[in-house]
Amino acid sequence: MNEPFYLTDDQRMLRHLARKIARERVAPNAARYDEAEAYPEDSIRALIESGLYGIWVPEAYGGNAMGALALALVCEEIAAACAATGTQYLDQPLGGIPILLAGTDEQKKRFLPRLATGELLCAYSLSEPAAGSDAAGLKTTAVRKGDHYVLNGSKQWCTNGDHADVITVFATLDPSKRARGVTAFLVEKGTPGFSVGKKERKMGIRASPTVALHFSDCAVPAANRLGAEGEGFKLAMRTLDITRPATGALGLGIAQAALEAAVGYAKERQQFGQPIGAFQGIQFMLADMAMAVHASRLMIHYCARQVDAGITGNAYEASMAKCFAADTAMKVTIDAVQIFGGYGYTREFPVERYMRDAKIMQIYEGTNQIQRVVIAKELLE
Ligand code: COS
Repeated sequence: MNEPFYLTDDQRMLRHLARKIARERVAPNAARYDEAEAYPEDSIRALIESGLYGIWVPEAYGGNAMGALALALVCEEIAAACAATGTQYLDQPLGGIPILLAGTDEQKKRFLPRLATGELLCAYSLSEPAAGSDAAGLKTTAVRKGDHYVLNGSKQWCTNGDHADVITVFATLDPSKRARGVTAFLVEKGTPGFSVGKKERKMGIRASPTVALHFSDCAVPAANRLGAEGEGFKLAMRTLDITRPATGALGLGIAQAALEAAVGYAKERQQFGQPIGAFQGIQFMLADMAMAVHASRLMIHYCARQVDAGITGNAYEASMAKCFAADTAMKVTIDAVQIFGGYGYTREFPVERYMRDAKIMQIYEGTNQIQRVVIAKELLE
């Protein structure tokens, strides 16, 4: 792929660095961690050592403040090597951007510099067993008692919840108020009454841990409340408006990797006395895959550049970018497996993993049905 012409020199250099680390230090571990369903320790360490954890953090708090397009570029490169590692990587800004958006200066100073260096790991916990797409229907309660809030309830599908040092947890002061009762808290590892529950056994991104969280009379200091009471739902949504293009970029990375694998195989694989890439049936598949990948990249970059330009209220473009790139990842990986034929269905080739990993892209950070609800709402309002 030609490098997008509009990248700045810094973005270009960052992209090259991310690609190098992803190819040399993440990709070689991907199949092993997937097979073992093990935390991608070495891959995460490689990303932290290369300074990639600090790119979304402002300079005042120890980061490089490179912005949303930079984040998308890095996510694409990591996911092309290992989507589970990419998911872990994106969890740091997903959990940390609420601090950027709503944290007090004290909270920013306490957490952001160590999130930028990777000394602290982070997570974001919105979903619950009975509140997935209907996030405003969450039931984990928070009751103010003196200088603490007491949390009770359970969360589900929390990426990195078992490794995070601090988790942005959304709870409600009054479930009957739905979105207007939701309040965000920074829950630190080791807080009495907080425990990590069941770890899911998943179809894809198997090296990225997905766990339940339990809160039983868990007293969280009022100083760890993020933003005002009742402002948590908007904070959750504003965060997703920034991270959804990066989630799209994870799908894009998988799709790009699948496309490259399919092109390589189409040139090598001989049938009927010629490479299968000489058949128009295969050529048309590859061309459609390439167009969808290119369109995904443009949509993601457009939305990320909106964020970098300080444009808020970009839910429409964020949902489009995430949805289109995720659907593309699914379609392109299915087609890549098809081009590989019987070989593609085996674990000898990475396209099998790409296809399993692609599926979650249509589900997490808001299902693609929810993205379409957001898009349609904007159209019809
Ligand atoms: N930015 C800022 N505010 C937003 C917003 C956004 N992107 N989206 C909604 N809001 C505000 C609304 O303006 C409304 O504010 P008021 O109470 O002042 O009117 C409030 O939040 C509630 O919004 P809404 O009525 O649209 O909420 P719904 O319950 O209808 O839910 C959806 C909206 C479905 C879009 C939301 O629940 C959602 O995104 N669900 C998916 C959750 C998700 O992504 N889960 C994955 C977790 S991350 S792995």
